[in-house]
Parts: sequence; C-alpha cells; structure tokens
Amino acid sequence: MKISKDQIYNTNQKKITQHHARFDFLANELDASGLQVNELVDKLVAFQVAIPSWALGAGGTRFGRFSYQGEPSSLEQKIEDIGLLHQLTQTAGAVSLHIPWDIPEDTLAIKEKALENRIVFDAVNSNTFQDQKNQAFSYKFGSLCNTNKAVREQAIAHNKEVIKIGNDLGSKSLTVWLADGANFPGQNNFQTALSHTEDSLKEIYKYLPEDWKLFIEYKPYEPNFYSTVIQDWGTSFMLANACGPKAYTLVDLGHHLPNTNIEQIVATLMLKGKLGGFHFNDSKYGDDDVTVGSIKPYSLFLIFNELVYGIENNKQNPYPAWMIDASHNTKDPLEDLMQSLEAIQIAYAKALLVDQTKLKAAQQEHDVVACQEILHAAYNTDVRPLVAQARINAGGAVTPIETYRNLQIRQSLIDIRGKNSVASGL
Ligand code: PSV
Ligand code: MN
Ligand code: MN
Repeated sequence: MKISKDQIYNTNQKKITQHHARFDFLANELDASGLQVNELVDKLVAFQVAIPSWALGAGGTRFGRFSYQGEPSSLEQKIEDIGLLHQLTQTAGAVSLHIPWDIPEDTLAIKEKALENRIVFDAVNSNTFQDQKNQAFSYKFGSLCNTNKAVREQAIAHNKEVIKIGNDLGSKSLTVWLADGANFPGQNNFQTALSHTEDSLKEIYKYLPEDWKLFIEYKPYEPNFYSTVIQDWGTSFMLANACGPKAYTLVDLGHHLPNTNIEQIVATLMLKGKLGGFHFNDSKYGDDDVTVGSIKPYSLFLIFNELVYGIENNKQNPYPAWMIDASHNTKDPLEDLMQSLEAIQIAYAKALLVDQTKLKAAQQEHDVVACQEILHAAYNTDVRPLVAQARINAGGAVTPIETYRNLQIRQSLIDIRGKNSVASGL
C-alpha cells in the first residue's frame, strides 16, 4: 500500500496556516540571532535514519509477545512499511536488515521494491545470538569467542554470508553485535574469549569489500549477566583498531551502565575517527529499547551536541550511519517509529542551534554559567516548526502521526494483511 502525494498535500492544507505562523515566528527569532534558517532546514532534510527490519512488528519481551495487527510478514511488506514511514516523515530513507530474519528470496525483486519506496539498504546485521535451523553447532556458549574452533568458524562463515547478501543488495556495512559472554564467574577465561573474538573479527574483516565498513557493537550485559566479551566502547575501539581502518565502534544508546556519560564517549570516538554507527533508543534502566527521547531528551540533546561538533570538526571521522534500535510491545510500531524519528530530528535541530563560537569563548574564560546558558538557550527553543518545515520541503506531512491516523493506514494494513500477521524479529 502507498499514500499518494495528494493525500499528504490535502491533509497538510488543514494545518498549513497555523504552521506558517509558528515557523515565521521562530525563523525571525533565529534570524535575529544570526542563524541561517534555510541552511538549518536543509540539514534536517538531509538527515536520514535507517529503520531496522525488526522494529516493524510489536517487539517481544522474554515474557510474551503481543502481536500488533496488520504486521508485515515478509521482507517486501517490511520495506513497504518503511516506505510509508518515509512518505510521511521523509526521514526514514533506509532499512537495516537482520540475517537470517530477512533473507531475500529474490534479490532483484527486493531491490526493485526498495527503489519503488525510495529506500536504500543500510548496514546488514549478522545473528550469532540464536541457533538457526539446521545449524551444525550451537551458540549456547558463545559464537566468535567460543572455545571450540568449529563453532567460531561457523560464526565467521555466517558473517561472510551476511556480507555477501548485503553486497548483492547494495549495503556498505556490516554490524556485529555479539551476545557472547558468561553468566557465571569462572565460566570463561576472559583473555581467551577476547583473543578468540579478535581473531574471528579479523577473519571477517579480511572478507569485507573495499568500500565496506565493519561496525562493532558493545553491550555490558544481557543476555549474559556476569560478563560480555565486548562489554564497553573501549573494548570495541581496541578491536576495531586491531582489525584495521575499515572497522569502527558502534554506539547503541541503551548499551551502557546507568549514568554513563555517553556524550563524552561520542566525543572521544569522533576525535579518534572511530565512531562508525549509532543506534538510537531510550531507556530508564538498561537496554530498554523504548521510544527515542521518551525518557531522557536532555541527554539526547547533549549527545547530539557532540555529534554535531564532531561532524563539523572531526573530518577524520566518517559520517556515522544512523539507525533506530527500539522496539517494544505497547504501541503501533509505525506510530512509535514516527515518534522516535521526530525526537531525533528535534534533538538534532536543537544541537544545530548551539552557538559554538560563544561556547568556545565562554569555555576559554571559564565562565561556567555562560556555558550552561548557551546550551540551555538551544535546548529550550521549540524547534518543532523547523522540523515540520523540513518535512514539508521534502514532501512529507506537517503532522505525520495525525496524518497516519486520519488516513487510517493501520486499518488499511489490517484489511490487506489480516489481524494475525506476525513480523519476524526479536
Ligand atoms: C540487542 O541488544 C540488540 O538490540 C543490539 O542492540 C543489536 O543492535 C540488535 O539487538 C539486533 O541484533
Ligand atoms: Mn543495537
Ligand atoms: Mn540492544
């Protein structure tokens, strides 16, 4: 199913006068403080976030899965859903596939479908945290770190296969997230597990096409609760350096112990040119994977402040690959993703407002109060009209969720796919 341009245009008309009034008010204010409003809007238009294929169904918890009706049950349908999101928001122009959940049966047809929906293929994700059908060896005690060479070889071969699938589709990066670790002290020899992981990653790295990147994700716990092999950004950074220049660290916002200063991690990695990918979500306790910006919007802004600074000042760091990694079982997944996309754009827009020259000067003077005021001035600006203007310029909806509801998209999806369709994923 597709939304027509007319449908979006007509719904926008009901909102446009009010939007213009809000936008003009804000644009005048920003203009007066020396900002180039058109440039800000263009930057927002250019900011595209990949949608993971596993976020389109209602996510599971270890206690149960409550399916949302009209879920996509094939890769084609997942791409169609992202197409809908992209039409409404103009911010979701990419998909991140998870293999083997999303193995394309017909690569050409999938590419065609993506093209029709103006979706490109972002990083492909391998999966060695679950045993797959007909697999010779189990990953119960680890994959790339396993004490058994045959298990490691199987996991390396899987990653190579994922690269091949991604390459056929036009992806340019592989994300490796490992569940490898231990539930109990003494279960693993830390040094052996880390050495095996490094050697295995190097094998995968050798197989990367010239223009590809390898993203290494870290996470301190879960599903293993005593230790994980790649527990933190330092371990990931070390492994990326050991692999070579095409390997990078991937920061997932949920993969930190409580109160970790994530913005500082971002700054450090960008200074060293090693921040490759970024997974957005929000959390109260751990890797909660709830809607971006729903719990700690100020932290998200501070992180974006470092990202904006890094993109501007750290040319040694490649432009990061952005992805939403959030999924749960309460809301309509498409509405939830629209909320996440809006939160990302809002945090980005606010970070773009930070007066970096004044901030540098205040830092130089050790004027702590002024430093904080500068950040607050940006954070407390209501930038929603800027974000909406970016969407309008790109052909999207002034108010995506309202438009989605008015056009009764979920009901149409249920009519087409039925009430009991289930998306593959976590
Ligand atoms: C598990 O924590 C996880 O959410 C990781 O963040 C990965 O990116 C994702 O699953 C898919 O493998
Ligand atoms: Mn992640
Ligand atoms: Mn996670």
